[in-house]
Amino acid sequence: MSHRQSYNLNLGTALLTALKDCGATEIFGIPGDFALPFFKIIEESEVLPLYLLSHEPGLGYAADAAARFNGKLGVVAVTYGAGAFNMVNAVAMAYAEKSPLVIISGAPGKSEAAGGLQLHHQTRSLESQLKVYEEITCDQAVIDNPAHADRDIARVLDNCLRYSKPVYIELPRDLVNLPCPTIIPPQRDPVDEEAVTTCALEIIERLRQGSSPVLLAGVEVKRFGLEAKVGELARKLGIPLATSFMGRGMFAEQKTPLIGTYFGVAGDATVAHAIENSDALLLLGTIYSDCNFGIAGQHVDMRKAIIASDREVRLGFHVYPNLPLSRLLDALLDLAHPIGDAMRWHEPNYPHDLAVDDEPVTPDDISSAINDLFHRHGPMPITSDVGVAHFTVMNVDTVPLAAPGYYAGMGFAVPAALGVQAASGNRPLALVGDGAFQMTGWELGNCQRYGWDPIILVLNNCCWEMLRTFQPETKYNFLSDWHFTEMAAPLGGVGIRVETRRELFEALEEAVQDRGRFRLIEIMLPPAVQPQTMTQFVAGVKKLSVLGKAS
Ligand code: TPW
Repeated sequence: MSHRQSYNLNLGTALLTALKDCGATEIFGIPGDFALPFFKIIEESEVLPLYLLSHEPGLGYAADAAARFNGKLGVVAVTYGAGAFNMVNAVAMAYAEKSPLVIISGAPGKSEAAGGLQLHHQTRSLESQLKVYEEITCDQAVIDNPAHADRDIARVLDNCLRYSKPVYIELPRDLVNLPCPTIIPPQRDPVDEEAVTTCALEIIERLRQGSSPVLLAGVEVKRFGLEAKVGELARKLGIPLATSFMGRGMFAEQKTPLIGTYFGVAGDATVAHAIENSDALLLLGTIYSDCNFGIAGQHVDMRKAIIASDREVRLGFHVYPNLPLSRLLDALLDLAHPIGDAMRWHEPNYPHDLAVDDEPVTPDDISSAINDLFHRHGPMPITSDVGVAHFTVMNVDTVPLAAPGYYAGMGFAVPAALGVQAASGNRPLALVGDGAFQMTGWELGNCQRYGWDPIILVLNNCCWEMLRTFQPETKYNFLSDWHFTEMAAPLGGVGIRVETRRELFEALEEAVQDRGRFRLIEIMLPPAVQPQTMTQFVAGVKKLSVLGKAS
């Protein structure tokens, strides 16, 4: 308890220090009057760098992507009401896709809140914002007394990391400068070591007895920084390894028996066959959802699978509770011995060798052009949006990737690219449809302030193509031509519109040589041209859903 006597810092600085101690490397923010005192502390304390964007949805996506890429906390600071409510969708996506975001919202001062007057930015009640955030975060701390704030903040940060889900902290503006005890994150909860070993023994035995064991790695593996361990496990066991749709991009940097990405009816047939016919399928940290399983959940017999996610393990009709994935992997690695000879497996051949000619560009040409580019100049991290962009990325060689594969919220790729560059220093490549670009493309204007230079591929089909595919008989999915290229220069970047494969090749080559400002390549695609995987995916959804029955 002695640490509680130490009041060296004010509440704002103590919080920033705790965030840094928990692995945060920057804050994304948009201030407002309820947040100004905290923003002043952020700037003056210099504990973490502050990056300002233009619109809260972009802010949430940037911090989410920063967290996803580096397997650490993403932090956003916003003002009360207008700011925090404006970010709800981005936080909902982070919750659904298990991204560890810390949302810090300014709030009316304690004294103002007690005054009885309605305050600006207030909606139904002063608690409304908390109630909304309770639905999309795994823990919340409303600070009302700096003397006790250390314990509340320590608890929410611990839960953020433990569950890899967003948490919410509300900071009344008149408290941030008051002294606060040093924040010490609590000790990890104890795990029953005997249960961990028994569980691992049982899993190894089931894998050994199976005639076609397979590992399927999902997003928790990335979130908890376990890629290296899962890769090592697959190598030691000699068992083929696939990623889920959401997990795509993992294992880019190590040699593993990776067979590709499982995407059910829409994905590679060899991978689908391996997963759906396995009699010993080990799912590691996978989100079991319709999109993530390529609308083929029914083809995977979950009753026979071994499922390790959400801090528990299910197999053979019983459950091991309170078993974090990292502990399970340590135990599995201790026991692992060769079962198969999976190193003979390899990934599907993704398209390469773009024909550099004057034919119009197709989505497959875009995949080829990117693969060739990476081959010539080295890989880049990718952020992707929904629609044709995402399905195009599925044909790009495995490189680190962040994409909203489950929640499928539009507008992610551009701000996510900024978040990736801020957090990692690496130059990212973003793929985004014109519909999604209309939502958050303006955030590119912030690149000049921080020297970010992402390469943005806008797949402009003047259409909400994904929706048109669902409902081809309607007209409202066609969009007008916004000539995005022309907005690049005033925003501090360079824009080029391309229509042919030669133009695409040249624009990419030029972009990669030009550093220090963003490059926007607007690729004109005719409507109704889409990757085969997208056609298959939509057909699968239509078969299962009311959309299919109606048409
Ligand atoms: C925040 C619903 C899913 S796909 C889509 C919409 C409107 C059209 C996407 O058009 P875009 O890409 O970006 O031009 P493409 O390849 O299909 O042409 N609002 C949000 N998220 C979603 N998912 C929707 C609406 C939707």
